[in-house]
Parts: sequence; C-alpha cells; structure tokens
Amino acid sequence: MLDDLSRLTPSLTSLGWTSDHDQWADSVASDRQIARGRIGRVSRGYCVVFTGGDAILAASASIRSNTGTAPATGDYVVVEDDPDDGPSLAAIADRRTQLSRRAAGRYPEAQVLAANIDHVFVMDGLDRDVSLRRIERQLVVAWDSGALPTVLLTKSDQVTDSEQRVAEVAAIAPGVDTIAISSTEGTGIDELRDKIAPGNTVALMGLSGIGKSTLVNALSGGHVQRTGEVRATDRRGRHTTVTRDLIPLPTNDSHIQTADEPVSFIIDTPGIREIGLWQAYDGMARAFPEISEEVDRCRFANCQHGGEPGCAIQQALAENSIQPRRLEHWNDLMADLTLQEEQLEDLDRRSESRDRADAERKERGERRSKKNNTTGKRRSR
Ligand SMILES: Nc1nc2c(ncn2[C@@H]2O[C@H](COP(=O)(O)OP(=O)(O)O)[C@@H](O)[C@H]2O)c(=O)[nH]1
Ligand SMILES: [Mg+2]
Ligand SMILES: [Zn+2]
Repeated sequence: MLDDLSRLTPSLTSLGWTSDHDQWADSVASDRQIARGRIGRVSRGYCVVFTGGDAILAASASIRSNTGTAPATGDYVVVEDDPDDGPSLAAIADRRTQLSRRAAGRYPEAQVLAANIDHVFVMDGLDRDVSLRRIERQLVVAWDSGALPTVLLTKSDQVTDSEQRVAEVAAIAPGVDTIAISSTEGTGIDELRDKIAPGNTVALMGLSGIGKSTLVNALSGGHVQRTGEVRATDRRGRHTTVTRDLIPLPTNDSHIQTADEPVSFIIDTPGIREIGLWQAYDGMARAFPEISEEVDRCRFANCQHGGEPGCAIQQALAENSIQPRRLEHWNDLMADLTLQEEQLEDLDRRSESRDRADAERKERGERRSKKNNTTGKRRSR
C-alpha cells in the first residue's frame, strides 16, 4: 500500500503541493527540517507523510500541544528531525477546507476528519430505508467543510425504484447533485469519475456497510481498500475500518503520467453512527437555504418563530414554501448548536476563573517569597 502510494505520487506537485506551500514551509523552516509533504494517514502518535519520494513516518505527539492543531489526513506539513523523537511533524499549513465533526465525548471539542478536500460524497444505501434526516445532517457537515457535497445512493442494483428514491432525496438536497450508483455493476461510476478533476480530493461519508470501500475500489480500479467481505480484524477480533487513508486514484486513461501531474485522492472514513455538528452555522445555511433565507426576513432579529408578529417563517409555512418536517429538523439542529455554544462559554468561564485563581495563587506565592528573599526583584505596578 505505501509502495503503491509512493509510486502513484512521484512528486510534491503531484500531491497538490503549491508554490504557496513552499513559501509557507520556507517561513517555518529550521535547520532541522527534513521533509515536506501531505499526510496520508493519522495513527495514534504518528502520521504517514507522502513526500513525493518515499513515504515517511513522523511522530505527531507534540504538534497538538505546540500548535493547538491536531493533524488530519490531507494536511500539508513540514517534518523535522527531532533530537528525541526522530522525524516529527513540525508545522501544519492552513487548510483550504476541513471536514469537522464534534468529537465523541462529554466536552465539546472538534475533530477534523479530513483536510484540504474538494468534494464530500454523502452516501446512503438504497438496500435499506434511506433516512432523510440523516442525509440532511450529513449535508450540513459536508457543506460546512467548504467542499462541494454530492449525495450518492449506493447499491442501485438492489432496487427497482431508484429513480423515485433519488427524486425524494434530491428534494431535500437543494443545490446538490443526487446520484444512484452501483459499484458492483459499474452504474454511475464514470459520471462520478468525471466529477473528480485531476488533483481533487474527495472524502466519503456514511454509515458502515453502505459500500464506501467498494466504491473506493471501483474508482481506484484496484483493491486498495478492504470491504465488508474481507474485513480487517484487529487484535480484539472486531471488524472495523478505523483509518482514514488518502488513497490515490490512478488516471483512468492509459497515458503515461508525468511526475508533476496532479493526482486525485479519495479518503474513506470509518462509518460514524451519528455525526455530531461542530459550530456548523454556515453548513446549516447551505443545507437549509429556504429556511435561513426566511429567518433573515423576520421582523425581530431574535424572533423565535413561535407566533411573533412579522415572522417570515410562520408566513412561509402558511404558504407551504417551507416544509414542516424540514423546519422541525432545522430547529432540532439549531438547538444542538446553541447548546454547544453554551457549553463552550461555560468551559471558557471555568478556565478563566481557573486562570484567575492560578494567578492569585502565584501572586500570593511571590509575595511570600519576596518576604523571604530581600534581593528579590520588585515588580513594577
Ligand atoms: N449489491 C451491491 N452490493 C454492494 C455494492 N457496494 C457494496 N456492496 C456490498 O455491501 C457490503 C458492504 O460494503 P463496504 O464497501 O465494505 O461498505 P463500507 O462499510 O461502507 O465500506 C459488501 O458486502 C459489499 O460487497 C453495490 O453497488 N451493489
Ligand atoms: Mg469500509
Ligand atoms: Zn420568525
């Protein structure tokens, strides 16, 4: 797999590295810098970095505490030789786009699933009940990344009413292409391939079992990703795809690729049961345009849309230009985001008062040591 990647991405340029990245890398360079490249995989404590030559393993334990940013698949990075840890991530370039979710756990925190992506394929399976709410939620996350979403309804070979199901989903995905595909029969795969321009990076999103890995294999023309039939078994004997790998898509025509030709990538993600929103207000506006447009037209800026005079939402409901089901979902998701905001403010307040307490403690300590140490420097006030 790593050999494949090095072969398919023969230069930094083929990885999407630009002259802007060079300027940035020069500006953060130290004499310990040993490589520049793009993260192909994030594991616990280290990353695989594609460099345009051999891939290297770089320790990633300290980058987060040093920079406040955790590395993500698709990041452009600088690697240094650390005297203690060996090759280590030293800097992460600003991201063009990032696919983020709220990390699992009690405290609100973001987790970036993929960086510098151009498309998000929001996927669901036609072999099961397609949940409109799940697709809407995924579209919020997808739009919020800054990349362009497409909805893929997979396993079209399993049903006879795929056109009708596509129309149903298209109706709740304004501005988004909705396509039925079959990775096993090849239906819709060429259309999909055409969407992915050379140098584009695509992230896949959807529950496990809906055919993400099978699609990766169909697009990559190889068998780079394990699918449901041949699953990875970790030491505990559980069956999961846990990594999010940057997988190069070979160009499908048979011309000989030059070293600097941009390569397209696809990032498979492990199936996430319910993807949590992370401050996804932009995503909300893009995924629910008909609602957010009306919200802006309510008479009162703080309108709760519960019967206040001049409420554009109530009027749109009466005129059937907003669906009650969509509005209900929008309300639920906005309530989630508001709650998250409150939790974050609460955390901020608590850490502020902790900082204050620390400062006061420190000051008391300093006064005490000043008493004991007559040569102590007096602090200016
Ligand atoms: N009939 C049919 N089965 C599919 C298709 N795509 C995937 N599958 C099957 O669905 C199962 C789950 O696929 P997989 O790619 O592992 O799903 P993932 O968990 O989303 O990566 C496997 O048994 C696949 O063979 C398809 O287009 N048609
Ligand atoms: Mg999979
Ligand atoms: Zn209103």
